[in-house]
Amino acid sequence: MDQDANGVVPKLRDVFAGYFRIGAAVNPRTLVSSADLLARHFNCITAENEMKFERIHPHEETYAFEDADRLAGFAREHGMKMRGHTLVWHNQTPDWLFEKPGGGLADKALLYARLKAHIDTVVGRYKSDVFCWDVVNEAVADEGPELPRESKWLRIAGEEFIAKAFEFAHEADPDALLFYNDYNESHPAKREKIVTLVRSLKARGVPIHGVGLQAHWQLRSPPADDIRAAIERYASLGLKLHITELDVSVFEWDDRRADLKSPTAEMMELQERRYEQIFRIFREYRDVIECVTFWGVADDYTWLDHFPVRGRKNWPFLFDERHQPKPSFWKVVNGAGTQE
Ligand code: HAH
Repeated sequence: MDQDANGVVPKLRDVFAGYFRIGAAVNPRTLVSSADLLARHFNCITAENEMKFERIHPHEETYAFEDADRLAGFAREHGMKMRGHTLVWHNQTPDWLFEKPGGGLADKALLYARLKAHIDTVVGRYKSDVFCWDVVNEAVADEGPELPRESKWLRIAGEEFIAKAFEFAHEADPDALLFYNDYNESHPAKREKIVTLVRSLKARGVPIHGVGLQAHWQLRSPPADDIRAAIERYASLGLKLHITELDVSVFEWDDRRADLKSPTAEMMELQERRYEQIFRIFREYRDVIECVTFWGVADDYTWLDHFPVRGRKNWPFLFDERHQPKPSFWKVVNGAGTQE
């Protein structure tokens, strides 16, 4: 189907009402430029950058809430839920957090005192807007046998900083659902490290309620079987799953080609089939997947326009640069209409 009997494009949030929430990452620009798409199709938002440490707490004595407040206000106005992203990360975190007065690395006690103040303030402020937090983002190493990623957090506090962050978040808002969030989550070796980490947190009684699968995927990788296996493994921990940052890059990770002004027909065809496959899997696991969030709204803006190849455009979403539904959109919508 191309439109319903009244010539209307179905709303993603209605199509998936019996399955999971449909979310989008937003920023102050896309909140305006994509306001119509957001209000129509989505029932959850995440701040792409505006709640990250460096943005919301740039100096020890300074919090900057204006942008995050605006996003939270939009969610409230449109009756949407909001995911909080993110409290502890090795990127987009200001240097002052890790430094002691007079210079040099802060000690563990100072780092924890600052983290506690940050979490109390930020989580406390958005208590009535944010229903879940990505408490720790990307703390697991991609390659090699080492579990934790090298970072200032690890250097100063050891692996314990992960549990501490969850404890502080739980104290600040006992009702918030708390997530561990990571990318390359479907890669078997990294998946097992994430499972080991999360299982040990649970076993120690750390308040963790879910695993966030970022799902920054490509046309061919990761393979569907790896996605399925990852969902099964994380679900077996007895936690909720959120797909937190979904996009389907038209370039494989190591493809550096940068000459395209528009996607090729082959790319769009592969993307259509890929989205069909991905959402078939999500629907199959609707009992454990509570929320599917795209890391953007439409192809006119995506973080992938700059990453990992500078200045190269990408077209990873269900809506095109003119905010029209792509063939991928119809595959996702029509797939949900079939009997299962
Ligand atoms: C994500 N990292 C982050 O969680 C999100 O906050 C950011 O806006 C975009 C992507 C994904 C990632 C990375 O940080 C490093 C290498 C690959 C992917």
